[in-house]
Order: sequence, then structure tokens, then C-alpha cells
Amino acid sequence: MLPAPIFRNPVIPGFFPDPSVCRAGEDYYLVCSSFEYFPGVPIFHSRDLISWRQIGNVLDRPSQLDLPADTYASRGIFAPTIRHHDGVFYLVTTNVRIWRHLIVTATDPAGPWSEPVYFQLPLIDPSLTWDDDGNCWLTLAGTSNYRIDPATGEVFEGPIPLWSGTGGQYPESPHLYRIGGWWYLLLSEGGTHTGHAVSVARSRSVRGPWEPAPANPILTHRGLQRPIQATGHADLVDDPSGNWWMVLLGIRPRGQWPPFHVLGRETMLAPVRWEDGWPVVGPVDEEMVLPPGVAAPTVPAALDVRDDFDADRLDPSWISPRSRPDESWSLTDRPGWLTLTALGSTLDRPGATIVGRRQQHHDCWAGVRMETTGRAGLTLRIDEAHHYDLEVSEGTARVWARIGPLRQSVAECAVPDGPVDLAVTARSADPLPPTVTSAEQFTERSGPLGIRAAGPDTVTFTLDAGDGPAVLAALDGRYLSTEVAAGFTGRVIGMYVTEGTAAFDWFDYRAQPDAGP
Ligand code: 6LW
Repeated sequence: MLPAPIFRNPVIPGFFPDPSVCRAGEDYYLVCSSFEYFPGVPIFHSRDLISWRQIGNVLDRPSQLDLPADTYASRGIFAPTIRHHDGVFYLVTTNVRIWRHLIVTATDPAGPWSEPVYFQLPLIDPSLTWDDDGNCWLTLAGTSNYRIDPATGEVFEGPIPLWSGTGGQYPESPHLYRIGGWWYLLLSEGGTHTGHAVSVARSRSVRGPWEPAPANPILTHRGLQRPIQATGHADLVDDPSGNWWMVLLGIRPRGQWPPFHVLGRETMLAPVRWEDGWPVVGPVDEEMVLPPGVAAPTVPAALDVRDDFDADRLDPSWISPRSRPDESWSLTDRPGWLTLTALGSTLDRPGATIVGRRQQHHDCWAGVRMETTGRAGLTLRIDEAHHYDLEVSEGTARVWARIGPLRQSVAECAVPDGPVDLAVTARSADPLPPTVTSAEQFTERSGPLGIRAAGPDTVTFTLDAGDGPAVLAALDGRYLSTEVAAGFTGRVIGMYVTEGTAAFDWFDYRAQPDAGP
């Protein structure tokens, strides 16, 4: 007998939390939160829910995304919901920097999306659903329903209180569905960390009364020994054959107790089956068996990325904290290179010129070829207070560590004029075995830095000025984790400049730490 076909989680690795999905015919579209980064709300396309390709960003113009320089890290754009109704795609989200909800629409999900319609109602995590009479219902965390005009944001009715979960903290990410004569209300509770859980209730009417599922929470990994934790913030979709699926967020902690997660909250997928009119799902693992009749994807997951900056526009996967002013970057100043210009800030404050992409794998290598007469380099960051940088300035390369209130140069060497190759490697710690039986097992896993309790990974910076790569510094990755930095995002690898200009010939990202030249 052939082994059952499988797929792997996360289906979208790296800081891509709060997934929401919709289907139009045979095409699926998925969006995620983007917080303080510009452009906002990455949008992906798939034909099988497993292999996703980013096709753009929903909020890709400053007129749609108001993130002033004083926007705190992990503020900005929270959980979006995407829906397809009457041939139009709707995206509703909250910009918590200005405390406004906004709706944008498009006929092509790759864009352009409309200018936003703003409206103000309490709380976060808006979702849209239409009833048979064409009424549009906006559901918010808490949880409440409002009957609104999605074209103007005008509220006709509400708040109408809904079922708010089994009593866990933060009932949020509510989504309503009409399935088989029922309204289903799916929500998350227990907070977005390891207490996270998904619960469901149903009603014959959008106005209630709501009957909770007897098996609530229908999904949680709290207290379970599984590689994926914090499962929650879920959305449901059916496929053309009638199978149901859940997209949700999860984290993958690494290192010794307590473990740290460094890639943010990632997008997972799980098959859903129905029993007695209730959805049954999980547990969610890195390797999942596909339901009978569903073929494994034929397209392998794209792990490696290379950008030679030869295109006439930046790929949608490139992000910048808060904004990317036109005068801060160019693909034409030096054709085939990305030229960045400093606008007067440092990496320790908002406003530095950074163009980066998410670290998507625990083990990876990222390199650039860079030339600068100013102050520029390669940073691995979570926010302005948590980053490691390899920086070139005035003939010297330095590795800087910024951890909370501390900022320290940890290594330096001389570099000649002209282009240099900079690289950062993340190499993850082996997970501890479920049961540790000897002191040696702890010692073995104490990692290359010799620190007693191993962090999640070791971050190494190398520099190559023409005579081969030389390691400048190896740093404990725990300080660039969500457990240390807090917040809702994850690591980003950025090209940056803080004085003058810098030109980048290429950026290379590989999902193997030994991939460097
Ligand atoms: C989001 C909320 C949550 O709005 O975290 O995990 C918040 N869930 O639903 C930010 O991502």
C-alpha cells in the first residue's frame, strides 16, 4: 500500500500571523497581519491551500496605510479578514495606530485595492459576512455583530452581543459562516500565546441564540508536547470537492526550557471533518496526512530566494518598518543594484532606511553584496530595541548587538574599499528529547556558545572582502525572540543604511545554514 500523502506545516513559514482565507472558484487567497511594516497585509494565492505564492500586498500605497514614524513596533495593522462576495474581494482590518477599522475592495486580489473606507467601532479583528437578504454583518472581538454598509462603514444596527467563548481570556478573531442551514461562529480565546484555543458555536439565525459545541475548545495545544504551539486565530474554507480546511496561526519554539520562538507566529493548515454537525480538527503537526482523495501538491515549497535587483520594481516580499519614502530607495540610480539612502535615523529609532524580508526558517543563510561610502549593512531585527547588525563604515566592519537598553560592538575588522559580501546565518539548537535522563544530555545541548541552557539558535555574521568568508561573531539568538522582545511580529533580515548611501548588488536567502559560498 502506498503511504498516505502528506503536507508540511507551516504552509507559510515566518512572521505571517492571523491568516484569513477565501475561495473564488478554484483559487484561494490568504492574507496576514503586517503591524508596523510597509507595505501592509501580504496576500498569497494558491490552488491547493498548501503551496502559496505572494501576489502582492493589499495596502501598498501610503494613502491606504497610515503608519506615522511614532507607530510603536507591533502596532499598526492587526488581523485582517478577506471575503469574496458577488464578484468582489473585501478586506477588512484595523489600523490600531489610528484606531480605525478600514475596508478596501478589489476585483483582482493582486491589486489594485481601493482607497480605504474608515469607520470607528470598539475592539479589533473585524470580519464580514452576508446574509440571504444581502445584509452585511461586521463581527468584532468581544464578540458583537453590527449590520453595516460596507461601502461607507455606516452602522445600521448593533452592537448585538454574540456568544463569547467558553470563558477564556480575549475572545477574538470571530468569523461567521453559513453552512448547511446553520450559522457557525468560530472564535479564538485564551490569548495568542500557549493558552490559545479555537471554539465554535452555532445558531439557526444570525441573531442567535448560540449553541456552543459540546467539544469546545475544538482545537488547542495548551499543555501538549507538540512542536507546534499556540494554535489559534483560525479561519475556515471549503474546497470545490466539499472538503473543509482550517488556516490558523501557530509557533515553533526551540531551545531548552523555557523555549523561545524566533520566527513569529506562522500560518498553518489543517483538514477539518464534520461530526454531528460540528467541525473536528487537529492536532496540528509539522507533517499532516491529507484527507482521502486529496492529492499531495506537485509544486515543491519554494525555500530559497535570490533577488538580483534587475526588475523595475521591488518584489512584494520586501518590507520596511513604517514607510518606504521614494527618496530612500532606487532601482535605477545604479541599474541592477538596489540603492538605499539614509534619511537621518539609526536602527535604534524609527525612521532608518531598511528594506528586508522575513526570516522563514530556523536554519538559514542570508547574504548580500554591498558597496557603501556611508554607514550601512545587514541587520537581523525584531524591532528597534532588538537587533544584531553587521555594519560597514569608514573602512571598518563591526558587529553590533542591541538588546533592550544595551548596545554593544562585539567584533570588528578592517575592510577595503569596494564591494563586500556580508552574511548572517541562523543555526537552530537541537530540540531536547521528551525526557532528559542524564546530565550529559543537557551538556551536549548547551550549544556552541557554551551557555548552560541553550537558546533557540546561534546567529553568526560573516564578511568576505574578496579572500573568503571570515566569521566575525556568533551570538545567542534568544535575545531576538518574541519571549525577549515581546510583541506580535518575528525576525526580519534587512539591508540598511543610516548615513549616506549604500548599493546592494544582490540578496540571497537559503533555507540551509551551510549554503553560503
Ligand atoms: C490579533 C488577535 C491575535 O488581532 O493577536 O492571535 C492579535 N490573535 O486576534 C494581533 O495579531
